[in-house]
Amino acid sequence: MQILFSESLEHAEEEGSNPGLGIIPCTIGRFHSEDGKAVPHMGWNKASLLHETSSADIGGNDDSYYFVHSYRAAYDHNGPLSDWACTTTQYGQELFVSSVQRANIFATQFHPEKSGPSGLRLLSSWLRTPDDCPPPLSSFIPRTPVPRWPQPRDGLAKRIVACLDVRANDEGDLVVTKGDQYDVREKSTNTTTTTAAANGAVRNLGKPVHLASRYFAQGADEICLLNITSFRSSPLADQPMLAVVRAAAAEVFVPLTIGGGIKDTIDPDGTPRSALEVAGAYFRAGADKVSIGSEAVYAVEQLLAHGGGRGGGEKEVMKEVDKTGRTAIEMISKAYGAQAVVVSVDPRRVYVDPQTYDGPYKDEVVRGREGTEDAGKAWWYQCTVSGGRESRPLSVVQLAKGSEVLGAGELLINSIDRDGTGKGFDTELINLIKNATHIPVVASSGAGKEDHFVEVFQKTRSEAALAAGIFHREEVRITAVKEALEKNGIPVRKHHGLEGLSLS
Ligand code: 1PR
Repeated sequence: MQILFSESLEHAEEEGSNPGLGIIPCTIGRFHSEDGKAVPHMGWNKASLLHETSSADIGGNDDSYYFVHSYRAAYDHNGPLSDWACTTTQYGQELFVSSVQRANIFATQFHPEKSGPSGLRLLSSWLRTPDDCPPPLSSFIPRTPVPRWPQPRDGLAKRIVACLDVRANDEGDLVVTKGDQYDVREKSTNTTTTTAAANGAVRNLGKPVHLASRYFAQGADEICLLNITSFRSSPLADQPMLAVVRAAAAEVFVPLTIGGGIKDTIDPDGTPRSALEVAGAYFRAGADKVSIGSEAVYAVEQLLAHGGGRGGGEKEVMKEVDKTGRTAIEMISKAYGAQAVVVSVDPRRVYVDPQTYDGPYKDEVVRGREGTEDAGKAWWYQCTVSGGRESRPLSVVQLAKGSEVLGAGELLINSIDRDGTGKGFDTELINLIKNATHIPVVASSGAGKEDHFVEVFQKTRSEAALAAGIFHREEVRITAVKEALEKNGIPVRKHHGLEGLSLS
């Protein structure tokens, strides 16, 4: 949609404004974050029709569409855009144009191909509209500028993400696995074994594409596939995850995030492949976002070192000037946009004595709440790499802030302490990150029942919540999670099912 406009301010700082086709005489600008909203605008939001009749099947009352962008066409009902705007969408204090239509031109800011059944219906009506369809300029419903108070409510839904941890089992087949606290091997019942986990088989919970399709049909708002053993050698020329992504993208019409092994690699014939090439291969296979784990930790360590970092999470030590432009986050973000880069954080608690601790992370120390099992304890969160196998001298706050500076568009916050325990999300951890950054956050690890999702959205400002084990073991269904959220007044995307839709 944006290419139809006169110009865009995207990358304007480095390159000046970028001209578009000039068909719609307006400028594309960046969302403001002064009203406290996260930028990019990422997730499922409503589209309100400006004309009572539109030839496209768009803007039905319950319909939501998947948006992922930092730049937008601000709506002005007196300006030239009013001849074009078909629907508007509210995000925070801003009203922007979410689709344009004039004669046989139609374009959307959101992604119909990732908007589940609503998007597929829209695509179908769009492709079937005859070329000579008259412009729908009949009854115009004016949308007035947004009042500052009372604050308008945007229709951005909280996202429920199903996560598939994928790895090869001992027979070499890719399977979805899941453990607790990052240990994915079956516990051996053999009491003579001292290292039970090492002797157990990789837990097999199903085939990745089959499970991804199941969660799409159940109404998952997003699917995340993590290649959890990618810290081992994972050459691009021999990457079975690419086939998994291709097959999943052919059946799943909600966003797909792919993680694990997004880093510089070397093919068996010695050809070096940059992280940008690896990410590009996943995007072409059908991924919408790539998630970077270990490489993000190393990149932020470098950023701190360039700034003469003292540790301790001081904001001023991580500056734009210290960026090298060569890290995976920067290169992928520059080529594909910040919204395509997720940083996956794998923290572990480090317990300290709050009376005596005077280390570099003292400003980030969290104290356990009274009445919980954490009462009386205090800790900070340390970053790890290689699936939790190695701890690094970096805190989650440093990693989160540094990732934002480098150009990440979203943070996926796991917790090694809570992973697979069913004790609920670590809301203290999520709040720590939310208060330190301005980009969307996905809360992950520890979901054990529907109420844990309600709790994480009531106690934190996270935009999404992710779970794995409870969905794989079919202990909780995604529909039940959404019902519980709705009952508590938390906005969710309604899922209408796929009946009557031809997906071919
Ligand atoms: O470092 O860029 O190659 O990325 C590796 C990726 O693989 C990282 O995103 C890292 O989180 C993930 N990973 C590595 N090892 C494991 C493991 O489990 N042994 N999985 C692993 C991390 C965490 C979540 C899990 C949630 C929810 N798993 O993905 O799905 O904790 O689980 P729950 O709902 O059952 O509690 P790189």
